[in-house]
Amino acid sequence: MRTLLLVPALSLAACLVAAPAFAPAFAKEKEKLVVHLKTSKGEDAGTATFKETKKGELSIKLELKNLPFGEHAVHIHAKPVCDAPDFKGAGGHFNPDARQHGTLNPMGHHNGDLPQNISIGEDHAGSAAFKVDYLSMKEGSPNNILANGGTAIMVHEKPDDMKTDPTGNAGNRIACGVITAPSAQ
Ligand SMILES: [Cu+2]
Ligand SMILES: [Zn+2]
Repeated sequence: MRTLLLVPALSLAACLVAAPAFAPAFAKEKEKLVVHLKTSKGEDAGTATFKETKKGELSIKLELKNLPFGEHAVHIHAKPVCDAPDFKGAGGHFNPDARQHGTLNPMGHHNGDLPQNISIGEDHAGSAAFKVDYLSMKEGSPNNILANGGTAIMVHEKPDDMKTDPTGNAGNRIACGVITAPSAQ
């Protein structure tokens, strides 16, 4: 299931609870993973919060800032590397199923492709939320974004056309956050 939802303003709260969430008292809660993104200039670009839902989907909530006005592609890239300014070290899109790029591509899509672009406002901030059934944080699953040292979440200068292999014609990489297991941080 791929749905787009509006995000409540809880990113600050999510940051504050990230560490205690792994304490024994919270052990039965589904754990949130908060990833901090930076722009190619090293500015704070906000957060991406990952959480597994009871239905076994991965919820991804973006609260981004310090980005240019307009529509921007967001992907999960294959390597846990954010090497500013071009972020090339993150490699291509996370693609354990060896597909082509884009939800509108008949040969697609990569596991790292998200269902929608994010819209950044004139205040240089924007939010988006997705739930996808083709990514997880489950140990042993091929679509686990934490496996093999992790992955990276990437924002691009342009929107994704959802069909051009392998990049979605989304242009330069402008913000990045490393996605790693809490024990590896
Ligand atoms: Cu990308
Ligand atoms: Zn892709």
